[in-house]
Amino acid sequence: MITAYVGLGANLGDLRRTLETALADLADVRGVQIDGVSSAWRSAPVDSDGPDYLNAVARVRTDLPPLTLLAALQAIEARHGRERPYRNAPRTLDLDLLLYGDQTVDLDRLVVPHPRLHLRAFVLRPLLELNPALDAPDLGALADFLPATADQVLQRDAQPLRLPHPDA
Ligand code: A4P
Ligand code: MG
Repeated sequence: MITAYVGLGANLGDLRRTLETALADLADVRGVQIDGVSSAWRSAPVDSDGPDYLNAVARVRTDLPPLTLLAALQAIEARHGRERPYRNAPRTLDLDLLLYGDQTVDLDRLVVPHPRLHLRAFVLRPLLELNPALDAPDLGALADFLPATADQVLQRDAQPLRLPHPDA
């Protein structure tokens, strides 16, 4: 089993409900177990426009290969009505494969570690909440990148994300 990290983001619709149902969908994927969920963090769009985002990170244990896991994430995005009118467009749900064990992937369809993860407080803060000592291949200790993102204003939601029962 591999430990992987999945980034969740939404800035259209009922953000909390979207993240919670996406987590339930992720837990339902065969070969994926959720092993931890960060707080929900609110922030203004980075390199993008539209309403504020709600972001979180889930740590999963999985025996799926990286491209199979990506396909599962994209199927969940599609189920949530994700449309892609242009790059970085506002979205109902974005699921990114941030880290996949200590492996690197460099394909058109999949780059791991996610190429911008170390530049974005909305990814770093929830990742480091789950593991303050987290290392990423090619990058090293992720905590070292936090100071450079200090100008990105982030608000931690006090209410933890709940995983709704699949039949709820
Ligand atoms: N792809 C390659 N590597 C990966 C990966 N590690 N995980 C490919 C997921 N997908 C990966 O992604 C475009 C293509 O990237 C996919 O076809 C996939 O095969 P997408 O999700 O369709 O498009 P996107 O989300 O617009 O692009 P991308 O590159 O994921 O954008 P970013 O860099 O994730 O930025 N501000 C705040 N506050 N919060 C946010 O969540 N998100 C973005 C999106 C911008 N600003 C934001 C937020
Ligand atoms: Mg994406």
